[in-house]
Amino acid sequence: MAYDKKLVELAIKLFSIDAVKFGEFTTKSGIKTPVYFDLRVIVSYPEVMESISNLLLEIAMQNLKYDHVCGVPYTALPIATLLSVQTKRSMLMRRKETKAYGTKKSIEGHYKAGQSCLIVEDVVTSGSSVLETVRDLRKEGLIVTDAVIILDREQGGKKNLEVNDVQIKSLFSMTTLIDILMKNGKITEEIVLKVKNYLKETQAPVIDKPVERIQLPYEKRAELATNSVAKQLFNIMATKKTNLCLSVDLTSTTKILDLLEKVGEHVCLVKTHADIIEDFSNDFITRLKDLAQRFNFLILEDRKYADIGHTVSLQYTKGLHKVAEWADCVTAHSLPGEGILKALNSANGVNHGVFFLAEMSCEGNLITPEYRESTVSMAAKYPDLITGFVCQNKDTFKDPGFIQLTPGVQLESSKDNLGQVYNTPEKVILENGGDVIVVGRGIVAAKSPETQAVLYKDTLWKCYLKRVAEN
Ligand code: S5P
Repeated sequence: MAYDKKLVELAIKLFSIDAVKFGEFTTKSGIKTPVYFDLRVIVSYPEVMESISNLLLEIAMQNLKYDHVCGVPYTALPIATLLSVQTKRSMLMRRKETKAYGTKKSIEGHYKAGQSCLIVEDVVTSGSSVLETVRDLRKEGLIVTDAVIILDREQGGKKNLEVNDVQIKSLFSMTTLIDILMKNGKITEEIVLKVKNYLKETQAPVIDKPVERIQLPYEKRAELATNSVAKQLFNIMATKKTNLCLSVDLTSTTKILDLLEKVGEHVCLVKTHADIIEDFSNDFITRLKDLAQRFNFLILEDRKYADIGHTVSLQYTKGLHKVAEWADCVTAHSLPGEGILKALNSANGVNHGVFFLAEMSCEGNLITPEYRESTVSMAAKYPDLITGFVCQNKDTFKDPGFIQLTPGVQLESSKDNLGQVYNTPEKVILENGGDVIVVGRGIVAAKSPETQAVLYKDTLWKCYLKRVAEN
């Protein structure tokens, strides 16, 4: 095989500066190896750095599109810097140790969720270091699909990364590197054989793709939840075998309480709109809480807060409704920014939660993919407060400890005459990733709400069981 002249020159140079060595070595993990790479030395050879970055650009980075580059700490950082300057793409830096003070950010640099980032690494063995960086970038909402590498040791890293949706392009594989060195009289055939045998025998362990949240059963997710209401709700769902949330959009307290007497045992969550109730009173709240305790369901006040933090904290704790005193959780928009979460976080102390609106079910709403992603990034900073997201799409968030609350559900897909769009239980649970499913008029406006609640509960639970079994 004919190799690019510049690659041959680089291989020989790496050999001559001891960036690649042959002999008997023991790796960090205690494994014996006949070949050892130490690319840290390249910082002492500017011409090698230049040639590596030029070759990565010419050979590995052709046809790749990316907004940022990020080197895997630490050896690849200077190479990533050169590539950033040459391509005029901004660089991101991942901290290996997150700061104990200040912003606690693991990624430094300016970026927006939804932008793409190319990974730069020196040597890939198992792929685990690249994956650590990929995971931190993905946590911030960045899209990572490609990594460029100086050397692939061919010990399973490429496969491990592919399984985790990262494609790699490398300047050298171990095979091409030793072939070049042998052909140029730097190493003997015997060494080549030794390295090839070693490669056959020493493959890195397989790194499985992390399990997706929708594959996990609710009881497992309860263990992963960081918000106490989310934990409770997952456990209630698992125990009562229902993921039905009833939206009691009625305007009279008697009607609400009568309905809950009938259907309370079939639901895990009751969603209220306190501001549509005409005879709201403290007595109503006492009776609602009694029902919640008797039937073991939680209460979500769907207030959809959307004001500045100060106003929201008053709306939440004061006024006629004093929501903070009785609701286990509330809904809030991310539109005003983080102040809203700060307000809700400090307004009540313990055992409360927020479902953050990342998407809406109604036609023509103005939420964009960027808004959705920024909402999820904002929420990630408040793991103790966020119960989950009100959303329609399984890709909205990944963290299995959060709950996807999905409204806009009826047994047949349809629309109402004010923009509401209904999907079926199958679609919202199996395709769209809904965890707790909100049904309002599908039950409330039925001739027999009780019969209908049982039907919804059974249908939704079957879909959930199918989802967990399928995966
Ligand atoms: O995007 C949304 C968010 C919510 S919380 N779309 C929604 O419909 N909701 C609420 O879910 C809405 O305010 C209503 O209380 C319930 C849906 O009721 P239904 O009668 O259309 O099932």
